[in-house]
Amino acid sequence: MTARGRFITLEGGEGAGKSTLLAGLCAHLESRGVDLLLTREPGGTALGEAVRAIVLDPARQEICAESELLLMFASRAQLVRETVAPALAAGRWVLCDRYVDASYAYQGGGRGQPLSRIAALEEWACAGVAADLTLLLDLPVADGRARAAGRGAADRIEVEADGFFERVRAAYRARAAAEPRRFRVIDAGQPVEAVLRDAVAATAHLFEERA
Ligand code: Z5A
Repeated sequence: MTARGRFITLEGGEGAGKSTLLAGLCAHLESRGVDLLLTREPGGTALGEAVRAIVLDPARQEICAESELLLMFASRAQLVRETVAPALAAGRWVLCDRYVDASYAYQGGGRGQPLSRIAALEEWACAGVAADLTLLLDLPVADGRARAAGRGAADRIEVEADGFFERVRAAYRARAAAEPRRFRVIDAGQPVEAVLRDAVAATAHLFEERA
């Protein structure tokens, strides 16, 4: 029987450096012989990418907090069934740029949606597919926003005020504190090479458990 693969998720606030870390982390895992699937949320499937285009569209001002939450989970339910669960079952490792913790942080912390409701959606939509390791890139909000400022037009969520992103950060940190075995909090204010070094170190136990 093929051993189940490993599921690693990357989380963090705006401009924390997830995209920057992804390339180096992928290269490291593949250099160790991992058959890796890289994906993202919202998105990762044809349906999910369509949802992403809607939910991040700054012109879509009509989207209410409840719809936003459900759209994130619609994308997630599809990704789990179409991509993540089959890959893990085939022994592949999955590296996902955001997963369910983002809904607790953004829709729960940021938008104030009840955590119990998010937990009920998680149980239904994720069908027991949970991350083995979650890397949280932690950075003061002002620093992340300064990094992101140089990019193109902000999406529908990026236009929120600093207070929103402070609540997002607090919610992420609270989840990491509550689940220290799954989370590794990485100081995202370090140079890129140090962030990658910490991320690589955080994945080491996944290889030991596999051996
Ligand atoms: N969202 C949600 O609300 N609920 C959910 O359930 C899910 C998502 C799943 C899309 O996410 C949005 O969806 C996101 C949350 C919401 N909205 N917001 N805001 P995304 O992950 O696709 O997009 P993002 O959060 O906006 O990511 P980002 O801003 O692109 O950040 P990043 O990928 O972490 O950063 P980066 O592009 O790697 O780096 C940003 C800049 O900093 C860049 O110029 C780098 O060169 C620089 N950088 C990176 N690392 C460093 C270090 N270490 N030092 C100095 N400079 C650095």
